[in-house]
Amino acid sequence: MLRTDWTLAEVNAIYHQPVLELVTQAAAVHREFQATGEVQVCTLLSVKTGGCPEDCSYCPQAARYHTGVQAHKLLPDAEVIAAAQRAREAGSTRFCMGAAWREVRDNRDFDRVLNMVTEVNNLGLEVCCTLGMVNEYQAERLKQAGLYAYNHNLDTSAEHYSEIITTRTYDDRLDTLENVRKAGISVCSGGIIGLGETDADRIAMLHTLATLPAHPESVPVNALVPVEGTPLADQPRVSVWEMLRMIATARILMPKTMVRLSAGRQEMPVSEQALCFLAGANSIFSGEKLLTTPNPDFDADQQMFATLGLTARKSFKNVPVGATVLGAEPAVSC
Ligand code: SAM
Ligand code: DTB
Ligand code: SF4
Repeated sequence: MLRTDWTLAEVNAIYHQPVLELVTQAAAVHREFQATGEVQVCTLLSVKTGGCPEDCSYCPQAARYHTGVQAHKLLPDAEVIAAAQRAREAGSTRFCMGAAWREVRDNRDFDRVLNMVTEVNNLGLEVCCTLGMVNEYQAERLKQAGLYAYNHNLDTSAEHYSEIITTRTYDDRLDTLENVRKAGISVCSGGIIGLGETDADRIAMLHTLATLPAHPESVPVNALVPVEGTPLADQPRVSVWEMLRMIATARILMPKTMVRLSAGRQEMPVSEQALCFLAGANSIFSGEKLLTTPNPDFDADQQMFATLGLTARKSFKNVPVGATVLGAEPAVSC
């Protein structure tokens, strides 16, 4: 049974178990609710990079920090569609377009993003966008264009949020998630660890995600990629044990959700990533760049899949039976 009434005390108790006990429990939940051994391969593309007015202190794309990221305007549609085609040929089943925007504006750039969404959907990929805040009307337009999922991370706990970002509030973030949900778009929301937060903050963020009216279908767990020029450039790297606690707790709280081992893999040996898959992670981003920072290259991931006996998950497996999606594989309950 899926629960959205977890108490903070329950989440705290799950999270603070001895780490091997926690991973064992999460692995059992993973085996019950997911096709273990299947990992979804996704591709990210930054369609509009840098120059962002926000002050997210982790982010290399905020205009106010000097990070050396090469800013560019919205990419031409054809370039984005060609990148999606290459991603599909390389085995990705989800394509996520990111824009360094505070929020979506009703302008020609948004019209162009809507066209990109339609074209990528026509390729049979799960199309995802992360464009900042959206209102109900914009979410509805994205849905009509064929958007499958929208990524909007809570990033950290409500309590720690103002230490990291001051140019918008936690409630703004939650409002966008509500607008996305109302439009019938699949919700992708997670966070970053390594921002100087405490265990209590990590637990509170997981509690917030797991007690939304419905669990997000997708929860990315990012380890901070410290970038020179950002206020968090000198943060120590997170350890595998911290990633495991986050992934395993997310898996136990939200059994049917895709838990994505997201930023931070570049620094993780295969043995550490293997533990994350055991603890319930079932997706990675593929390709040598995330949005602006390095990621393991395609060959390294192919090798990892071969070593661990992992297979790439098909697209649209989370679509309820009966729903029709262009290019979808038949829905399989898992
Ligand atoms: N501007 C939009 C927004 O903030 O929602 C979309 C793009 S933003 C870059 C997407 C997500 O990337 C952020 O919410 C954050 O969780 C993640 N991210 C950004 N910089 C990161 C970093 N240095 N390390 C790890 N994750 C990062
Ligand atoms: C998410 O949670 N992680 C991805 C995706 N959603 C958009 C982005 C990670 C970005 C890491 C920093 C960068 O490459 O700029
Ligand atoms: Fe802008 Fe998004 Fe980066 Fe924040 S995380 S600075 S909103 S691109």
